[in-house]
Parts: sequence; structure tokens; C-alpha cells
Amino acid sequence: MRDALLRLANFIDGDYRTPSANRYLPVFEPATGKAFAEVPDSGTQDVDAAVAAARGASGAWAKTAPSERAALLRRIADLMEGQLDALAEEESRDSGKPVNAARSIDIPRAIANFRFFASMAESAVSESHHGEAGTLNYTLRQPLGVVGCISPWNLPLYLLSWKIAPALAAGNTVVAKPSEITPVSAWLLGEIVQQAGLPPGVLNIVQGSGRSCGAPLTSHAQVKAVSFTGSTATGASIASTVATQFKKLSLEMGGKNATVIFSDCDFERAVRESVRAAFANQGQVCLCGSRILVERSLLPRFREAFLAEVAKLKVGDPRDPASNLGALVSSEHLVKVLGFVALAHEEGGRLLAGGERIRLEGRCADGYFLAPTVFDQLDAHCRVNQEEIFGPVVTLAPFDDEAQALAFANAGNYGLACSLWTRDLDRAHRFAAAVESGIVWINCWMARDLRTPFGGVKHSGLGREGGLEAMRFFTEPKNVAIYVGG
Ligand code: TXE
Repeated sequence: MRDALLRLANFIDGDYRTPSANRYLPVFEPATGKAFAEVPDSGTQDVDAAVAAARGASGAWAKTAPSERAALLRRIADLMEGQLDALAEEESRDSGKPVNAARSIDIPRAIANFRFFASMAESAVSESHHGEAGTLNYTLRQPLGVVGCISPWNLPLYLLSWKIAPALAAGNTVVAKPSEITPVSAWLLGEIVQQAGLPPGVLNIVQGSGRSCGAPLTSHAQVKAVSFTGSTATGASIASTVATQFKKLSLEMGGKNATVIFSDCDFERAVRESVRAAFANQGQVCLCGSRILVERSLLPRFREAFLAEVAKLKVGDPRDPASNLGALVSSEHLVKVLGFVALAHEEGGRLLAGGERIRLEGRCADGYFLAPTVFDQLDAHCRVNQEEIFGPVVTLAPFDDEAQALAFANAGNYGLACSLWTRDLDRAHRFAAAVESGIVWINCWMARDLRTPFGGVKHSGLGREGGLEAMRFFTEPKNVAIYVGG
């Protein structure tokens, strides 16, 4: 007998609701290839109901003291912490990532997001200017009203909470739309915020596809700002919609990040971290370093050590604590990534590792697993080195000097992150200033301080998230000038 599918619902005005058209989409477990749940494919009516609830709650929430907002956000974090294991298991089932990763990275970070922005709410300051034209000026930072938060499938609760928490901390009410591919943790969040005592309507979660649910949310006249993380193509389409409505817009999009390794690096660490940067979350992180550039004199030694580390990575059932890589998020995504593997062969690449779908035994026989894949001998300007693959496929390439490394790193349309490995301080700072990316890590990767600006340049993003940048995005500054004479 077939197991009954778990049926998810929207969370609107403090309660779970079925979608008005009663339409659902299947949700697959990537490790098995089997549907285990169905998610509402909400439409305009559901979005309208969520926006109406958010509007209804907006005035009171904006007036709630920052300390009270902070206390509620902390309560949400505490409740999530109490359910850490269950949330991690759901996140892993939904997305295919190893449960260990969900338990040690995704869910702890989602909890940290709520705690961090609780503190930001309490410590928010605004500017004051005086002395010019006989005036004393102070700047009010007022919440925007209803904001839309749209998040992708790769780090579901982690990225959703990265938007929701600052939006709420700043006094906005939220309509959030998680990815329809990984909707379960957001669905569970509804119950958590209910238990925490967040007033109804302050956070609403509508589930569904981009076209039927995301699009009406971004274009809704009462949604004053849109914060989006996802593909550059979708970001471009949202940008064109909201431009004529003059909404605030934050876009965090794709990356094709370079890991740049000079011969004077700390070799062991550089190898270890570049493997992590390449294959974390099966390469499905916008910050992953998928173009590994190595100074020519070091390349043979580096290649050998890198491949030896890659050979140790275990691709397996996400439930197995020994698995380093789980499944890719969907069969469509697996096909897309395998398409890039074929393209790498066509473009003249030499396959050094992986390159094939992995068929596991038992419950994971039909899962979407791909071996960690490494190519070299590909030109900086070929499609494989230019387009975001968003999977466990990376390239190794040599460079002869700093100028060439910089040119290679800057080639292409993306500009999110760069990881740089050298012990030469002058060079590190020079390179960091010149590289076209929003984030530079020197002798580390993915070392995150939530206070720092987060985002990219070129086709990787518009605006910044994190810390003060997020609080600024989710508020409107209003200057008040008082004539004091003198
Ligand atoms: O992203 P989409 P997908 C990249 C990566 C991946 C590709 C496709 O290259 O292979 O994007 O992933 C919602 N109006 N990244 O298809 O479509 C959608 O429902 C409003 C990079 O998942 O951009 C989901 O909630 N919303 C990345 C969210 O947008 C719309 C993370 C992201 O979906 C919409 C994930 C519309 N018209 C994928 N269309 C990163 N950089 O972090 C879709 N959505």
C-alpha cells in the first residue's frame, strides 16, 4: 500500500489554511526519488489573503516595543532549538542534504538568525545631525509595512529566516514564500511562531510555485519591498516587475566563485577548505568555489592532494551520519548538472574525478546522487567556467601571476564571493580590493559574521543583506528637521 502523502498548508493570519483553489504540487525526497508530501500551489487569492492579514497586523506590530519584538524572536529561536533534531530531519528529507549538515549548519544558523536580529532590534540606532541652517535633525527609521520574502531550495530555513528575522525585527509584517521544492521546514515554522505567541498576521507563509504564487506576491500593490534569493533569471524578472512599482528590492542571486590559491599558501588548509568550498551541500550553495585557480608551480602537487581528498568524500544516504554528500535537490536539477558534465567533455575538459550519477543500493536506489566531479584543461571563458552549475562540479586551472589570476577570477558576469589563499599580506589586500565580488575570504571560506554586509555585484546581486544593511533595507529613513535658531 502507498503511504499517504503529507499534506502541507499555508500559514495565514496565525492559522493553517488550505489553498483556495485546492491545487497541490508533489514534494519529492531527493534521496529516494519518491513523493512524500504535497504542497499548496497557492494563487493570487491566497496571496491576497496573506497580504490582507499582514496589513491588518502591521500597525500594531510597528508600534510594538523593540524589546518585545526581540523577546518574541528569541522565543521562536528557543522553540526551534527544542525541535532541532526534528527540523534537521525534515530539512534533510526535503532537500537531500546530509542530516548531519542540516543538524550542524542549517538549523543552528536559522536559530542564530532569529537571535541575532532580536539583538539588532534592541540595539538599533538612528542618525542625528545638527548645526547647519539652525537646525537639529534626527532620522526616523520606520518600518515599511508589508514585505515579501522569497527564498530558494538550497538552504531552505536558513535563507528564509535570514530574511524573515530582520524584516520582523525592524517592525514589518511579512508574507514569505519558500521554495515549492523544499517547503516542509517553512510549514513547520508556522506552528513554532504560533506557539511563540507571535500575533496573527505578523508572519504569513504562502506556499506554491514561482509563477502562481511568487509572481502575484512580488507585484502586489501593498507589498512595499521584496527580498529575494534565487536564480539570476528569476531575479531579473522580479526586478522588471517591481521597477515600475518603485518598491525596495534586494536580490541575492547566482555565483560562479573563484578559489585563488597562490604557491605561498598554507597548503594543507588550502586543500581542505577548497574541497569544502567545492562540495558543501553537494555544491549547491551560491558561495561555493567552483573555479579553483592555482599558481602553476603549485598545481601538480595541489591537484594530487585535492583529488586525494575528493576520493575520501562519501556520497550516501543523507540519513547516514557518515555521508559527506547527499542527493541533488531534484531530478530536473540532476539532469541540468549532468548536462554541464557533458558540456565540459564537449568543451575539451579532462575529467579527473566523478562525472557520473551514482546508483546507491536499497532505499536510495532511485535517488539523485552525483559523484563529486573535477575537470581541468578548460578555458576561463568556456561555458562551464562561466555559467552557474550549482552542483558538485568544479574545475582546476593554472595561472602564472597575480594579474592573470585576477583576470580569470573577474571573467564572467557573476561577482558574489572569492576565496583567496596566500601568506603575502600586501598581495592579499591588493587582490581583495581589485576582485569584482561582494565578499572576499582570505585564507578561509564561508567564515560568516552575521554583522557583515552580505551580497554580490554584477549578476550576483543588488543590495546587501546582513547586520545593519538588512535593518536599513527593511526600514525607510525619514529626516525630521527642527529649527532651533542660533
Ligand atoms: O530558482 P528560482 P530554482 C540557481 C541555481 C539553480 C537555479 C534554479 O543555478 O540551478 O537557480 O533554481 C521563486 N516571481 N539558484 O529554480 O526559480 C521560486 O518559487 C517570484 C541560486 O529553484 O530562482 C523560489 O521560491 N518568485 C541560488 C525562488 O523564487 C519566483 C539558490 C527561487 O527560485 C518566480 C537557488 C517569479 N516569477 C537556486 N519564479 C542562490 N544563489 O542562492 C520563481 N520564484
